[in-house]
Amino acid sequence: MADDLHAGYAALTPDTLRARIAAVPALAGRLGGDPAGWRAAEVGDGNLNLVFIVEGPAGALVVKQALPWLRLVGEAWPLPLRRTFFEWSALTRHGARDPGRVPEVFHFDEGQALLAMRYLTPHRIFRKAVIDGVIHPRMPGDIGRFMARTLFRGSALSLDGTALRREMALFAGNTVLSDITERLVFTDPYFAADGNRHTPGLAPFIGPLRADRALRVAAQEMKHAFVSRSETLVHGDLHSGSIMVTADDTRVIDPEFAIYGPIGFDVGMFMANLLLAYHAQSGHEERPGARDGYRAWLLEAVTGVWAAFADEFARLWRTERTGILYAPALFEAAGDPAGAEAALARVLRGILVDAMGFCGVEMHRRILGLAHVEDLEAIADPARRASCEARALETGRLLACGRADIGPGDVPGLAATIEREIAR
Ligand code: SR1
Ligand code: MG
Repeated sequence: MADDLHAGYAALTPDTLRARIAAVPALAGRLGGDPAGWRAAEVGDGNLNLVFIVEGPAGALVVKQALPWLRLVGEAWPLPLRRTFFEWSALTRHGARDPGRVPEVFHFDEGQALLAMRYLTPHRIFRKAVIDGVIHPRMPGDIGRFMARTLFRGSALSLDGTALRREMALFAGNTVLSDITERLVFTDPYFAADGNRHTPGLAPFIGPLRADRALRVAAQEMKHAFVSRSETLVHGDLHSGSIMVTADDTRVIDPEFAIYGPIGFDVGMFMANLLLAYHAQSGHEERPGARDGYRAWLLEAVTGVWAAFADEFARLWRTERTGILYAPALFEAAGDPAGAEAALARVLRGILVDAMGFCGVEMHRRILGLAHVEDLEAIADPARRASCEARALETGRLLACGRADIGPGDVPGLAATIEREIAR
């Protein structure tokens, strides 16, 4: 059981949820009518929490509540309820740093570990759209800019030293969820850890992967970066299931793993999920080649995310560099604007190299570790799934080990690198 369990905490059911909402006039007013008539259903399919949709005559709400344990495993794996505080803290910062890109939070109840938010409709989880082969042309630009704005504005490029250290101290409290990332992403995939699982036909590929010393070193270099480089507030779990889409809108949800970490972390984790989807496509197509167009779009999306990220990051560098790093007094104001541009290019290249490393290990852990992705899990035929996964494992290895050899940080360099690695 979580050791921060509030005395009055009670995990909600659709029935008890009605009374909980009725006691908060601001929420009850959004639903309207008699609470007895509200329709409530638990719809969560994630690894950690309860998620309810509640509908009344005047509107609807999403209510997310943390359980004092990991939903995926059960009471044997306790988790702190305080993760909802970190999620709320990150959501409010994301909302301020990239307005309109996260759901509006109407109510936060710390004791109940509960967040009531705008019900996003007709949005759907991006991962489901990808499994169905639906193109969302806005997504790469929206997510690239979201990452640039949140990651730049949470960093020492934007914040003064006092604000930065206060922010770092606040999110440093998210220890248990950071520990999950540290173990599940960077260490467990590379040995026979408890909880790991994999598709049976994959066994011949796993031995050589775990025996690859360069890969184990690369994974630990990425872990070293994650635990020691507190550069900015990262979302911490930015995968295809943390994004909701329509044809016209993109929203980012679920930042409960938020922590101060490397700028490239979110970028690489999200790219990994696009590349996992890329490799999963042959498991979803009705005949060979039927998903070629979609596969190509997923690759374009990887480079599109990076292009939008790099463009927006550069714009913020030129217009909002108000923090303690790369002070304009040393560059533009000293008559050396070219120096600021040269430094920007070096910073972007470093982010891209990091991102490729994080991308590689995320691809591995979603195939070898505890928490997999539906893109691959939904492939019913184990032999077909293993074939997709084997190719994804190899791409991850090449990106993690070869991250320093990628192009100079430009988009053609990135596209060429990824295409070359996938084609090997
Ligand atoms: C033990 S929790 C497993 C995974 O689910 C979350 O969504 C995170 O990705 C975490 O690593
Ligand atoms: Mg989540």
